[in-house]
Amino acid sequence: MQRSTFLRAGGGAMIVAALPPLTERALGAELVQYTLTAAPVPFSPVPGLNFAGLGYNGSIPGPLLRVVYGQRLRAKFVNNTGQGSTIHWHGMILPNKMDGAEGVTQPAVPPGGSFVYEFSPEPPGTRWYHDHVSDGMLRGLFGMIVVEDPRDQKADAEFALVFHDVPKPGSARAAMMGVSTAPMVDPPASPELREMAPDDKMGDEIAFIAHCINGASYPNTKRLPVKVGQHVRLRILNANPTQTRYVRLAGHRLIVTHSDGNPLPKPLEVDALRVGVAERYDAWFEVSEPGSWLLQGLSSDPLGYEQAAVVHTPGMENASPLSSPQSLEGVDYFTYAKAGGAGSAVPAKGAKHYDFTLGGGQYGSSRWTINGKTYPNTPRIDVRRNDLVTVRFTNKTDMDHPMHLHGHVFEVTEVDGVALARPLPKDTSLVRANEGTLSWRFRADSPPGRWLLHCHNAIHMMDGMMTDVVYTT
Ligand SMILES: [Cu+2]
Repeated sequence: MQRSTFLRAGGGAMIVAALPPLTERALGAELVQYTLTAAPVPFSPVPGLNFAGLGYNGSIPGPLLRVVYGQRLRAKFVNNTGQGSTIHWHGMILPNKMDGAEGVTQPAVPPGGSFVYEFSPEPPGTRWYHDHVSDGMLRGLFGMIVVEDPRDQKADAEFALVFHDVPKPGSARAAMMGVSTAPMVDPPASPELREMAPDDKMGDEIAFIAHCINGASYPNTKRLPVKVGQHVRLRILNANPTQTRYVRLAGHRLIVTHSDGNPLPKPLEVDALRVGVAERYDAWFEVSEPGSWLLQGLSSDPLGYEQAAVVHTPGMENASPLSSPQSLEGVDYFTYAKAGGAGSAVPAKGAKHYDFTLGGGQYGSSRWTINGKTYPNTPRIDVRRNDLVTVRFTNKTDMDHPMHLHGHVFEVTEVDGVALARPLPKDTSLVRANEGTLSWRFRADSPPGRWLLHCHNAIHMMDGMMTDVVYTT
């Protein structure tokens, strides 16, 4: 894997702060066992806010799970939520019956029931797990799982950060009906706001009443201690159900090395990350001087300041941290085009090709469509083992769509008509609004079965923007 000079300069002992090191015994074990018990969790990230959440093992987000690539995972899921639930292992290639897609790979685990998920987690990288039945994910049933890659450059410090938000009760239901009154709160100068016509009436936004990192809101978020000279790795997940997040660390550039846990063909240095719903990015920075800096999720929401955490060197715990404006004006943020570079299209000889037009989402409508249809009437992708498949999305709506494929890593080969010189390995990719296009290429070499392909915006998914890839032989 290619690394920049900056990263090669790193190394030294791994000082893990937010990520507790596995014990020697666990590292030596072939099997890692966890129990995940989902149950109601009263969640109060800010004083006076009492959200009736659901969480794994009593917390939102659920516990950070860690395995070393090559170890087997056995996760016993106990469902005490009072409603049906499953666990989907997002970004994993695993036996189909372990995928946790309710109604497709297994029935919902009933209230009081349990289910054992067991598989060898792959590929290595920053992945996550979440409910795949109803509103469980909206209420807090999600967490990060890191499959450590022994080939990775060792970080001096490493932080696993789940960016998540608390929905206003009832607002998801209004959004599903297309009659939500919640405004868009993307940061000023963001493409999301620029893509909206001034007279556009949005009906599909969820309103959020608190913004969090790892279960807390600023100033109560956990501090992230670093030391001068360290090379620090951030693993960042956007667990928001509907909104893209821009993430910035004041006073620093970030070197992005992995998208959705997969090594980028070439690391990219940026001011800020652009993290679509369900996407993950691994980004590194170097601590070159003593200080205190805010790591922020940017937003035009008046409560947006809550999604921040202080990164500081020793003795700077109580210094006023350097912060970034909430605007994207003049900010060099991550895009697929920058990471992949412009190239010429490589013909995918013998590929089965699909054109998917993303549509729907009229005000007052509860239909989000693929080729004019809602799931399960959408066109499905039938594959035989080892088929090469290409999919081209064209987005006719005025919202971006984070399209996700279960059980595979695809390559993004084209964005808005420009072929990428270095295709990006991902499991979720944003298709730009208003005639944006994006192409995937993947090999049907995962375990046989039915693998969902859907928009990861929870509202769009529940309103029908979904299909599946079916192995016929
Ligand atoms: Cu969507």
